[in-house]
Amino acid sequence: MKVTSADIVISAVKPEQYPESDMPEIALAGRSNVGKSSFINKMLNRKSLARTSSKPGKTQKLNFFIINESFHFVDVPGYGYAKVSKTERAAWGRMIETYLTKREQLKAVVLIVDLRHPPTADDVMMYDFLKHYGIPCIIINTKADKVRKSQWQKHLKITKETLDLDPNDQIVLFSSDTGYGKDEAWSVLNKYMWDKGTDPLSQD
Ligand SMILES: Nc1nc2c(ncn2[C@@H]2O[C@H](COP(=O)(O)OP(=O)(O)OP(=O)(O)O)[C@@H](O)[C@H]2O)c(=O)[nH]1
Ligand SMILES: [Mg+2]
Repeated sequence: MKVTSADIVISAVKPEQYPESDMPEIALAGRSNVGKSSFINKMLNRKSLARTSSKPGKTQKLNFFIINESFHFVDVPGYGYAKVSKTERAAWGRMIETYLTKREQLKAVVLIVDLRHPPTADDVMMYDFLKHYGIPCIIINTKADKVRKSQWQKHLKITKETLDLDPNDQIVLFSSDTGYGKDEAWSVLNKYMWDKGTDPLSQD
């Protein structure tokens, strides 16, 4: 994918603020600090279009980005951040649930999980939520640069087993640090965005 333009459209908290368009949309979900915003930046070749931080809880709203004037990425606040109050967590839950279940042009959710550790209970809950609502899901196993290459397959297998991954769902090894997996990730995303089906054998 040649990225010719990428800009922020809006930071939204409620549906009235979502951009009005029927462009295909891909949302990023995952634990706080797992690397959702970094994934967006790497995919778009932008250093800091999506704001990142070494501290969890950086992304607080639904940040809509428009790419090549033709599709959206939506950066979603992460879950599992301990320092949030119950009230904030409930508001977060409603905001995400509304977005994920009501947004018609949402083509797939990219669920980012850390290759270094088995998926958390929250990761499993998010995956189950997506499956329950029939929302297509792509797993990005990120921070591969932090794991020795000889261990990659072992860790990948743990991710699949812990999530009880549907064999039809795609999983991509990735690193926002090195760009490893970027081409594969684009190829998977493109399949979902442009309604060419989820058959991995279908043509690009
Ligand atoms: N080594 C390495 N570090 C990464 C990678 N991806 C993200 N990071 C680092 O992890 C930290 C968190 O990254 P973010 O992209 O801000 O994470 P996020 O999921 O958007 O976090 P929230 O917005 O808080 O939910 C930053 O310090 C990043 O530099 C990766 O692939 N490899
Ligand atoms: Mg973020």
